[in-house]
Amino acid sequence: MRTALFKSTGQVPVSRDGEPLTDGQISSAVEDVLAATQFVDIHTHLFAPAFGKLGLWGIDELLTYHYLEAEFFRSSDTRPEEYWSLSKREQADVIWRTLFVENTPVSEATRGVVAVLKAFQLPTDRPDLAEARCFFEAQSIESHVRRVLQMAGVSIVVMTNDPLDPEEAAVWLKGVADHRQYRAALRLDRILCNWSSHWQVLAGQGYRVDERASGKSAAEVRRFLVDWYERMQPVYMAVSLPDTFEYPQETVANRLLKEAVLAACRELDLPLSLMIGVRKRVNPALRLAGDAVGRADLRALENLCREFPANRFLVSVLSRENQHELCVYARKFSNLMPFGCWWFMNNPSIVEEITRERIEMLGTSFIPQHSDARVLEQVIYKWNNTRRTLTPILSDTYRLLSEDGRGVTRGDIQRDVTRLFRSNAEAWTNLRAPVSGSQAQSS
Ligand code: HDL
Ligand code: ZN
Repeated sequence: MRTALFKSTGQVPVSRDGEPLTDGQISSAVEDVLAATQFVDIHTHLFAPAFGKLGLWGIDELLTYHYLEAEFFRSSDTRPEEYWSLSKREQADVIWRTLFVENTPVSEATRGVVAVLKAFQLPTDRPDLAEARCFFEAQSIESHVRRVLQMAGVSIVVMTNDPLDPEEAAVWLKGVADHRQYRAALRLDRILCNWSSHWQVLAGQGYRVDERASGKSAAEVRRFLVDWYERMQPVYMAVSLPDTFEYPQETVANRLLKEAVLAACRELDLPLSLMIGVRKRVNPALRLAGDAVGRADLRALENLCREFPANRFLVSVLSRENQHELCVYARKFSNLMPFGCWWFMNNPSIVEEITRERIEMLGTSFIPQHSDARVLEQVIYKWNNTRRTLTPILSDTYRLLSEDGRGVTRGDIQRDVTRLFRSNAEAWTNLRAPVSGSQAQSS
């Protein structure tokens, strides 16, 4: 099958909107529309160029992606502590040799690096990284970002921004120019999942909070969030929650969730993104690669959607077993928007199952995918894999509809793909609002 790579034509082929397509025409029409439509990437760990070193890109960062580090430790005698003592280049070299030379790069994450090299017409089977390094070192980040997002068919990237990360906070406090292709998301993990280690940072900044989040603490956290909203102009707030998350439950975190976060989201008309099911550092020796997954009790989500009908919840779950329940809950609560095939779910075999059941139960009222990219060039393979996986799924869907008696036009397909990969996200966040920062960088 021809990979539905994003084409740089910039325009959707001439549409024969009114004519129902024959079965034979459906698949190529789906492929064309997916290839020509620019997507919104609703969750990434990328940073706009103005954030400097916080933004990861290039071959050494691609190879030291924590997905590949986890796979490396399975195929090498190198112990984690030995690996962590290597330089970034040495780490990339040993991962390349182990996973791409001594073994065949057949996993999703290794194949992704091959796809990125191919997209830049770089050799994919060299014994070392010399040529790839030479290419990436010759790139200037501003034009490279434009080119990469264009190759990935992505118009907007939503970052993950942590106001309690000292390095990132310093960039925001200095003032950072807006970039028309990057928007912020206000990340709350340190507040909601690690209050005991971070309340003093807020106190040190003049917010009247205490360890038990008593008294005015919740109101002061809400003020902190509104202050950072003014700085970041985030399109949503977000938190990653463990598989053990329960609501209601008398905890500091739940009190802050209810009285500070959800209240601020209503005040600022922002959705709250809940990413549920992670089990942090089950193997601490692997650091970021050491997290795992657990099945959550989604009655917590049910209770939140019911108790806070004026809040919008943008939700991704990490356990395959929770995906079907999430679909059913989305049928019960229109303030719940399922999004993406997150992390261990972002593999074609599972993406296919999740996406088919979402279409069957939700039509086009969900957000099929996000990249979760940590390294800029990953959006190229993650989004072209999405196009490749979605083509047969959407084609089958339309063929079934046609068989059951309703013809499908290219216009229908364009409308549906636009809703799935752009307007559902835009309608739920203030992505449509122009950034109101100092100056939107021309880029
Ligand atoms: O919490 C999150 O946003 C997760 O996506 C983690 O960052 C995780 O490490 C990851 O990169 N998953 O793809
Ligand atoms: Zn993420």
